[in-house]
Amino acid sequence: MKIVDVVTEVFRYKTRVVRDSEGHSHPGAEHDATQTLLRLVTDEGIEGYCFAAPVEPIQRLLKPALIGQDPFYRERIWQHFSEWQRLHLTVLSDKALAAVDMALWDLAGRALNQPVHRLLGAYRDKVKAYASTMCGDDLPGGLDTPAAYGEFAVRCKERGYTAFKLHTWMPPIPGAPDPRRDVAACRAVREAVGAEMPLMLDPFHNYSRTEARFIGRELEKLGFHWMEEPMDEHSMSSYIWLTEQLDLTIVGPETAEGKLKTRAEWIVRHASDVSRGGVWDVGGITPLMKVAHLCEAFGVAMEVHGNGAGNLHALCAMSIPGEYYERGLLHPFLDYDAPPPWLNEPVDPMDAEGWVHVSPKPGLGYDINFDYIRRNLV
Ligand code: LLH
Ligand code: MG
Repeated sequence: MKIVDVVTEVFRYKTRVVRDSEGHSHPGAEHDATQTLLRLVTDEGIEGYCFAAPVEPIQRLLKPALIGQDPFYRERIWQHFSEWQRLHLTVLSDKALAAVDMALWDLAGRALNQPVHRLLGAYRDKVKAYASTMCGDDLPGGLDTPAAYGEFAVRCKERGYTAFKLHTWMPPIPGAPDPRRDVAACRAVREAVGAEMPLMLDPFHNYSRTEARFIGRELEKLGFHWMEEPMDEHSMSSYIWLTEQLDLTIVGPETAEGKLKTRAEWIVRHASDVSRGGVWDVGGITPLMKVAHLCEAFGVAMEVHGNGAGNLHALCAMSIPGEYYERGLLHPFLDYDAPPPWLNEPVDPMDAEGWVHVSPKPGLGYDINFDYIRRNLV
């Protein structure tokens, strides 16, 4: 089998999610946005798909290198592209690698009539989710006060979530960042949901060491399950310092570049208690499984960052690493359970007990509404 074309289809859809100047998402007025479907086309008529693919690096750099390749040589393709990044990281991002790698896994699954988690070596078919909120805002009735987080956590618990993670206020929201306000929101959530529910915090990502330690000590009193990324992850020394001082579980790195090699350094330097990575952070399913196995070798747990089919299939092929699927980002004004218009069903349906079920369909399990995409092509 050979790849004969690499197509990126950009299409329009309506959304009520807006991004602030720092890139955090919030609810807003309905407007047009674009989404991208990456299609890897083979000479045998089988295709592999991935959404949210960055068009420019794929068309300009990766397409010429993919044409003529056997799509089952995922490891060779990934290693080649990863080496290419050395002098080209600004134009060839881990997101571009991730999109191609996921489309290759999807293609293999469709060719072999198996879902990706079974190709990887399945461990389970469902994972517990935690509700992961959007960052705090100043929208009345939204996530604008500590009490609002408490009320939303109760709603999520009633929906079936068995764990809840706050993303609190970050610039440019007025008054942010504020460690005391973050702790107040965590306290309001603990009081609202009771003592048993596992709770996590992902606050402003550039607190100082002492601010992060203050928050961590307060979370210990509130019985929190973990805290992630309270400081710039490029400062591994700060995370070693913080992890030494707290009993609270520190999870990371999430956004630091360097894929599995950064995760390995954090493990041997004791910079966190639990490692972290998602398909979009480390460059696909292929490297994410390497991170999972690295963690397994050290007896370190690993939490998967972000939602989506790729992360869910990887989670269903990991054993001890990966306690939860991150379902979100959620907000009281938005309905996460409704599938986006380009899919006929959600990739991560959650039942009333809080289990997210992986699709048994071939590949990544996307049930794509191709008519919708065709009608809305840009
Ligand atoms: O800063 C944000 O908007 C969130 O932290 C976001 O990056 C989210 O993906 C995250 O960190 N989840 O754990
Ligand atoms: Mg995070």
